[in-house]
Amino acid sequence: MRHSEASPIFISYGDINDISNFVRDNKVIAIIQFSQNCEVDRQDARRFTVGLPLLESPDTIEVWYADHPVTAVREEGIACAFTEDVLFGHLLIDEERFSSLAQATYYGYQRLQQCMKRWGFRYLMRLWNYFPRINLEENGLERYRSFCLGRHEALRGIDDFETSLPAASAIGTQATHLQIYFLAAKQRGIQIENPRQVSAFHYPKRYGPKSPSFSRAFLKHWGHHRHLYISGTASIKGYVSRHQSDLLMQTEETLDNIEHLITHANEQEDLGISGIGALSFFKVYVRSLEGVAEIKRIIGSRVGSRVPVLFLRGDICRSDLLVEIEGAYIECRH
Ligand code: 3EB
Repeated sequence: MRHSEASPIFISYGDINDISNFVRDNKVIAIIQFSQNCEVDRQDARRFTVGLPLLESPDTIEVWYADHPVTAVREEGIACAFTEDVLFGHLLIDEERFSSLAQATYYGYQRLQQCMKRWGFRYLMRLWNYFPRINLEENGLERYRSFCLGRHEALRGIDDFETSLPAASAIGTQATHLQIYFLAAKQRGIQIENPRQVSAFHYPKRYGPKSPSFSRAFLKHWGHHRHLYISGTASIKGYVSRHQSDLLMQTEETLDNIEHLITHANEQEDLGISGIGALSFFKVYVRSLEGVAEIKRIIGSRVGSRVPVLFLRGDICRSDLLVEIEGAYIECRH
């Protein structure tokens, strides 16, 4: 039972020029920069750079706060920052040390589960996966599918696999390493699926030998506060990609999916989220710079101007998809 009034974690956006203020604050649990290549900070386990460049406001940083002072440690290549309630982890993996992306991914997921166990956090809530050449074929398998193979192998041992899967994003970079960061909790949360989309873990075999191990969204109650972490969402209805090579229609379809998911989560869990305009942030991953102004307009008109939106250059895991959008509803009082 939590007695604290504040949310155990919440997100905000700042400017790189103010970074020293965030670094000094012992309630800051993660400081994320965005650039062409990924990077870790060897001195400060809360700091890292995601290997995806921002398309506008390039000085933006993402700052996650906790409600209590944070303990931050780096051990054997994994950085962990945590409080009593929540753990924020980050790792970079050099694929050269492994025979395949599947092996590297398997190692990374084993490593992060060890770290969770070590600090007493049993439940994954949300994962971000970023790696280069996502649509390239290697040893007869597309790299995204190889990633899914390794992840599945590492996660299939968790209790109630397929009913306690975390939310996730998996995006292609032009960076050097496999980069994974994640949020974990001590108490269980609730997996949410989207009736408009076949659950990714039930995708047919033609999308890869092992289906992707993630939920459409993950809901966590923290006392009175509710957090809904929404996975990367694309223009997929059922399990098929829609609107090939039509960026604008893909954007609309993706927002339809997210709206449908929120409506469903509201009904299933009595959340009362008023709509996509109530979310705490959006990240929009685009394969090409072409058409970004139009996507911005669509998102602006459907989401409103209250929600921070980050635009990042990244590849989507199916080569026919041009855009992917993630977000979260993070209730907090501070
Ligand atoms: C999809 O719905 C689009 O493999 O972790 C979105 C979010 C996607 C997460 C993942 C993949 C992943 O299938 C792709």
